[in-house]
Amino acid sequence: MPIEQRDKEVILTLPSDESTSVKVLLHGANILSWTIAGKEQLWLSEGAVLDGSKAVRGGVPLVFPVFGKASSGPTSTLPQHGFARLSTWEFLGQVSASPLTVQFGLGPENISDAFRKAWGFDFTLIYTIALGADTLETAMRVENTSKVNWDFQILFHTYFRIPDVDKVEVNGLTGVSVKDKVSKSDYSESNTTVTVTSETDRVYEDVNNDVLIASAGKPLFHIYRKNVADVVVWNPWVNGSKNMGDFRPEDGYKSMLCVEAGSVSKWTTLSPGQTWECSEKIKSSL
Ligand code: TA6
Repeated sequence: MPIEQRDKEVILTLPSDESTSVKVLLHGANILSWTIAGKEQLWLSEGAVLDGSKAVRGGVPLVFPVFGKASSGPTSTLPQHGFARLSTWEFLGQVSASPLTVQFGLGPENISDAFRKAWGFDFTLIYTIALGADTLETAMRVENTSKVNWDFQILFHTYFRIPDVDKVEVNGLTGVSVKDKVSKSDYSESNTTVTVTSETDRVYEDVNNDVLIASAGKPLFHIYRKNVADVVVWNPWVNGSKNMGDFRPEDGYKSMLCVEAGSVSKWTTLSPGQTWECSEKIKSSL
C-alpha cells in the first residue's frame, strides 16, 4: 500500500520496492525514517520522545517561524526553533503517484493557544514530501493569510545518518561566510572540505553550490536546494550529546550529522496574501 495512514503517522512505501519508504509523524510533520532498499538514511535518537510532548530528536524536524531563540520581536516569546515542530499537522492526502507525493498542512487552528497568543498572525503552511527510488524531496509553501505583514525564518533540520563522524566531509561550502556559534566568530570558510572534529554549530550564509556529504571521499548525500540559501552544520559532540536528555546513545554523535537547509541568516517578510516557497531534494548514495 503506497500510502498508509495510521493514528499518529503516515507511511509512504514505494510501489516498486516495499523496502523503500518514509515514515512521517503528525506531531511536527517530522519525518522519522527514510529507508532505501531497507537501509536507514536518517538518524533518530533512541531517546527521541514521540508522544507529542516535545520536539523529536532526529529525522527531519521543521523549524518555523524562528530559527533558534529570538531576543526581541514578535517571535521572541516562542520556544527555540518555533512551533512547527511542536504542533500536530493535518494530513492532506496523496497528491501524486509518481513520484509518490503527500501533503501536510498547518494553520492557526492547529497550534496551541499559547503559541497563538505568542505569535497571533494568520498563516498557512503546506508541506509536501515526495519519495523517489533514491531521493527524498521536501517543499514548503508559506502563505500570509492575515491582514498585516509578518516575518519568518524556516529550516529543514535534517539529521543524516553517517558511517563515521571522523571520516565525514561536507563539500560545497568553500569561501562561504560562516557564523560560528561555538567559536562565537564570523569568518569565511577556507577549507575545501569541511570536517567535524569537535562540537560544530555553524550557519553558512548564502551557499550557492550544491552541498555534498561524503565519507572518506565516498559520496553519501547530494543536497539540492531552492530558495533556502543557508546551510547549518551541527554536531553536538561529546558534551553536547551528554547534555541532551533525549540524545541516545550518548556516542550517537559519531553516526549523525545535521546538515540543514534553511533561510535563517535573515528574516523574510510576507505581505497579506503573499506566498513563499522553498524545497530541498536529497539524493542518496549511502
Ligand atoms: O540547528 C543547529 C541548532 O540550532 C544548534 O544550535 C542546536 O541547538 C540544535 O539546533 C538543536 O536544537 P534543539 O532545540 O533541537 O535542541
